[in-house]
Amino acid sequence: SSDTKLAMSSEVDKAKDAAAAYKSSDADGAGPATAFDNILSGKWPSDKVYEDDTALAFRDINPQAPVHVLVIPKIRDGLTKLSCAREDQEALLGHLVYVAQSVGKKECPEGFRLVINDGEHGAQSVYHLHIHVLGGRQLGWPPG
Ligand code: TR5
Repeated sequence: SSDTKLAMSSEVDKAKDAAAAYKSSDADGAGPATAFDNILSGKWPSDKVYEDDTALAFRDINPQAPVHVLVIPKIRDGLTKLSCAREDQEALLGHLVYVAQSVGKKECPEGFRLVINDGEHGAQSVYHLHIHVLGGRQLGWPPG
């Protein structure tokens, strides 16, 4: 529908703006501060579903499915996006995927999807690595 197209273009617009801000931020790969810093510091509230020493999972503020949870590393450490991952972060990445499946299994017993948007073409809008856990309804394929 045209509503869907409008919603889609605004997500893409957000991603383009975020990519531009990311590219113009310091070239050390640190990236600009994000909304997730405020969630992690407790400055902004979030609907937390899981937390441990290195990972936090909370509900997406603009859910795209009945279950839409984001799993993030508590310390960004250069992980602005998945494609910035270093070899020494393999265990952390594995842990984040493990946490994501455990949230998915609990909240979506009939199945779920994990998504990681990377960069401008991936429609990433927040430059702090996050895994989307989506489910609670029949999802379509392919994505847009
Ligand atoms: O597009 P990508 O993959 O980067 O996903 C970013 C996600 O973060 C989107 O699905 C947003 O809806 C979500 N988001 C953005 C904010 C936010 C959030 N989820 C929960 N709480 C949030 N706060 C407080 N602020 C945001 N800017």
